[in-house]
Amino acid sequence: MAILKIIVAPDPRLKIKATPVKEVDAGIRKLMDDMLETMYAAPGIGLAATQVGVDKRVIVIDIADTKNGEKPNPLRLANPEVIWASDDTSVYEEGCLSLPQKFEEVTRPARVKIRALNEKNEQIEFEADDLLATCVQHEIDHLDGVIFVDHISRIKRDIILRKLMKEKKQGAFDPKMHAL
Ligand code: K1U
Ligand code: ZN
Repeated sequence: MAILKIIVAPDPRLKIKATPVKEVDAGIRKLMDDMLETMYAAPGIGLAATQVGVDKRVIVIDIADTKNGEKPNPLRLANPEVIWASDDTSVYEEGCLSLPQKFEEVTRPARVKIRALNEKNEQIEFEADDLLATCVQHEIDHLDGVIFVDHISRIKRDIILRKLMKEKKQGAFDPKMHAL
């Protein structure tokens, strides 16, 4: 397995709409495992292939609270899509590994139904609520070239992206972890 470098915003590579996977084969499974290793090392609860510069519709998620005794529960998904979203919404203060140390409240559908391919190339469908619903929508957004600050006001977005540009120039990010 390998730890991949995470792209920091603003960066045109985070705006690409990713290409669907034809089949989940050994190469895609290796990508999923490398992404999980990268996500756990960061640490984070999700990661999209777009964030590591790979143009494929692949995400990984693990929202298990391992610090409080929960067992790891990694999700490996290719071509994830929202096939139903609730009318009711929830607000969560989101973070992003591509926007280090930046947090803002984002409103999204509270519950979603997802269709995807799993690591065995089987089509699966599941319903998500709470943090899983937030996280899976955040990761699918990445595959469409959308980051969480695209959901907030332009003023707040510009402030965050300008701060990140300044921090990149000042060398605030570890080049071992980040693709700058
Ligand atoms: O996509 C990403 O950049 C990962 C992101 C996922 C996410 C977090 C919060 C709401 C929606 C989506 C993160 O994992 S940011 C880091 C984080 O939330 C976290 C890190 C360590 C422990 C618990 C959470
Ligand atoms: Zn993110």
